Amino acid sequence: MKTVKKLLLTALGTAIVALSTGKAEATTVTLKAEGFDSMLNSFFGQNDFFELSFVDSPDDVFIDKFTLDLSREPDAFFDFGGGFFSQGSFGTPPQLGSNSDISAAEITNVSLTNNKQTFTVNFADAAFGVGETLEFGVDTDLVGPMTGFWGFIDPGGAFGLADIMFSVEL
Ligand SMILES: [Ca+2]
Ligand SMILES: [Ca+2]
Ligand SMILES: [Ca+2]
Repeated sequence: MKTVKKLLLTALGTAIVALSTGKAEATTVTLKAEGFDSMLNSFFGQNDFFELSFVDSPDDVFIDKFTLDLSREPDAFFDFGGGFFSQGSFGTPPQLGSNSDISAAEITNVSLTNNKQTFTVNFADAAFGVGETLEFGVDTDLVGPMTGFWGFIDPGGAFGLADIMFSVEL
């Protein structure tokens, strides 16, 4: 089961959306992007810029796979690392937040494809259930209207402005 939904802007600095899936119209998954920039958030050891929450489902199902896709924005990309003071600077690789319900051992694969625009996380069987949240940081650059030097800062709200997509497979 796969559903794709736009990440909508609901408040300054925060993008959050509820995603409802097929069989389970009552299945709700949310993704929140909140903060000044995921890189800065990770720099301070928080790694909670992104929060993927499995809120509710009538069925005993689990999230098998999560994808965050920046391709609606031609210049945006995930920055796992890079040099200083350039676009692509101050990169941070994917890192788990300390309050994540999902452990590193429950993540079976992380990949970056499509010109660094598609970030995919796969989970172990029955690892990501209702009531659990994956909290993580991974740097992005040039999401939203900022260009040039300041394009390395992507506030949470930029993900809503840019119509960034996310999807899950149950
Ligand atoms: Ca960067
Ligand atoms: Ca942009
Ligand atoms: Ca950034």
